[in-house]
Formats: sequence, C-alpha cells, structure tokens
Amino acid sequence: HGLAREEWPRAWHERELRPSYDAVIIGGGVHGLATAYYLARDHGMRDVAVLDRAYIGSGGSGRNTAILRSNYLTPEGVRFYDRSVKLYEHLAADLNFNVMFSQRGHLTLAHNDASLRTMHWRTEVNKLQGVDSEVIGPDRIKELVPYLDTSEDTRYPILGALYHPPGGIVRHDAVVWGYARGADAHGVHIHQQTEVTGIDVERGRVTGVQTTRGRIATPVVLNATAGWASLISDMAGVAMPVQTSPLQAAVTEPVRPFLDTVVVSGTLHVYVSQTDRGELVFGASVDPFASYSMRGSLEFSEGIAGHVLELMPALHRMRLLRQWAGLCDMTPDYSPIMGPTPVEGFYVDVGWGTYGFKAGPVSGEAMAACLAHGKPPEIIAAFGLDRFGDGRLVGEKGAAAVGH
Ligand code: PYC
Repeated sequence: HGLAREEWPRAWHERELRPSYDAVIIGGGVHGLATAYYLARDHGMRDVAVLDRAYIGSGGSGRNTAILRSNYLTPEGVRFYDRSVKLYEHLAADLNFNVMFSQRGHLTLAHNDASLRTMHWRTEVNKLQGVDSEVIGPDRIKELVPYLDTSEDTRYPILGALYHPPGGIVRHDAVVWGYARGADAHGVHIHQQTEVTGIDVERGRVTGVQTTRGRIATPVVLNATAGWASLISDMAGVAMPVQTSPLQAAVTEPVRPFLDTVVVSGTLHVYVSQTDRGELVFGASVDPFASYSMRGSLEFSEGIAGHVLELMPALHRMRLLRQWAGLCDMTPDYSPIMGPTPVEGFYVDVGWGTYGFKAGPVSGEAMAACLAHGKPPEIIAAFGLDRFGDGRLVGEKGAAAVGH
C-alpha cells in the first residue's frame, strides 16, 4: 500500500553542521554532488560537506536544457564528454534512481559551407575517439525530423547536419536528486542555505571557509559554483579567466510527441527538444553582455520564437509557458578549468559556460580522484588553470553549443 506524502522517506537529510570536515565542496549542483558521491564511494572520503547558498540544483543544474552529447571538436573534449555520456548510460542503475536518460539522437544543423566543414571535422575527430557521429544530408534530416523546413527557399537553407545518435536528454532534477541521495547514503553532509562568505588561506594553503552559519575548518576546498566561480575563487585570492553571462531558455505548453531528436542550429542561435511531458524546451546562446541577472527578457522570447518558426513553421500556434535564465561562466577557449590552483588545497571545477550539465558525472569522478590524490587524473589533465599562462588552450568554440 502507498505511503502518505508526509511519510515518504527523505532522499537526503539535514545534518548538524560540523566545525570541521576533511573536504568542503562549495556548490550543491550536479558537479559538487557528483564529486562528493564519487569521493565517498570510490575513495572512502566520507567526512565531506557540500554547501549551497540556496537549495541543491538551484543554479545551472536546474536551469539547463538537459542535453547530453559528446560530439566535440578536440580529442581532449571528445574523450572527456564521452566518458560522461558513458556514466550517464549507467547512472540510473548506479544511483538506483530513474534519471530518464533518453538517447534519442542529436542533430546540429549546418546552414552554410563553413559550418558544414566544421561538422565534417568534428565527425572525423569523433570517429577517431570511437564516438558515433556522421554528417547527413537534408533528405535524411527530413526523415528524422519531418516537421523541419528542409526546403531551399528559407532564409538559411539546411545544407546538412552533424548527426550524433548517442546524444539525447535526461531529467536534470533527477540527476541532482540521485547524486544527493547517493552521497548522503555514503555519509556526506549536504548543507543548504549555507552561503560561503570567505575562504581562509594561511601561508599559501587553505585552512577553512567562512559561512553564514559560522566557520568550517578544512584542508581541502572545491569551488564548484559555475556562474559564481570567479567570485568564490577571488575569496581565495585566485583570479579566474572567467566572465559570467546569462543564458536564457523557455518551455512551451505540452503537445503530443512529434520531435524525436534534439535539434540545434548555430546560425539561428537555437536548440529544441521535446520532453517526456510533451513540452518543447528552447534555448539560445548566451546574452551578449556580462551579468549575474537571472531574469528572462522579452527580446529573448521574441527572438527564439522567430528562429524556431524559421526551422519549424508548423509550430506557429504553440504558446510559451515560461522562461528563465541561468548563469554561464565563460572561459576564453570554451573549455572548463579543473584541478589544483596556486593555493594548496584549493581546487576548482569551473568555467562551465554553456556545457556544464552534461559533464556532471565525469567531472565528479575526475575531481573526486583529484581531491583524493592531490593531482588531476589524465582525463582532465588538459583543462588545468595553468594552460592560460602556457598558451595550451583547448579551443572548443566550434562545438561548445550554439553560436556565442
Ligand atoms: O552544449 O549541448 C550543449 C548545450 C545545449 C544547450 C546549451 N549547451
């Protein structure tokens, strides 16, 4: 028989805030929670606190458009995101929590020769890394997405697409909740409503964090705060080459299923997918200014509606249900910054721009190894902060998301 709602067991618990922990993770999004989960599960580090100034998943993890893919441009990027897709494939079983991963395929449309060339480039890099991607033409695109206007008399005719069958969408909240429950079950403390106001550094090493609920002593701090990454890193005296901009998204009323793949158009600055509830989820590129504002704008909804209708004119009677914005911590090369910093014990998992959600599992796994052993594992070796000094950038702009 069913339990009354009040009797449902809590998925994770409110614990007493301890005065010290072996490690403190700032940011209760998918990256922070996944790191805590793998730290406890794979490395036996259980005296760990995850702090969030609001509630878990309230930042980018609850505001993204839930797209997963690994069809990047650089070998480093493809390997990294492919590991994430692989972890997502087994996540529901690992966490015993249905995360509703639907590998429905992902299409990035090319509307001009330059993007077609980039799609071919990405296909070859993907194949060399064992990732399933191919360039397909308008006829095959029409078969996959009959509602798409593939005719030649549009403003930006569709010349082809990068088709990536393993890509898809997942239930983003479930990923957050599943990792929270898993971390909690391994003994990790999750403290919501606990804002970090300072980071204590003595003689070049971290000794603790100041919070709105008091000081916590710790030798290890991870900054996993995405949009707020540079503000938190500043507290430790570590400057980040990051600029924060909003990215807006919107969802329509639900309709019967008709869109089986994820469709992205860089030229039209839009991506579209249909959720299991039938809503269409629309996203754009980042707003063209730096800001911490998370308010939606009329300019965005007008723009997105126009662009979606250029792709799928039949949608002209659908209504937008709501819109929102998230914050993107953009780096100069559109790749993340992961690993140690010049302050001993202070680690970063930041610079997630418009591509952070999909990387949650692999980032958690890799940052857990990094915190446990004090050095980055091979899979994130290319993403260190020092690359901006050395000039070894990992240029992913051509595959990061839509045009920026
Ligand atoms: O990287 O696939 C992506 C993406 C989708 C929306 C924003 N970024």
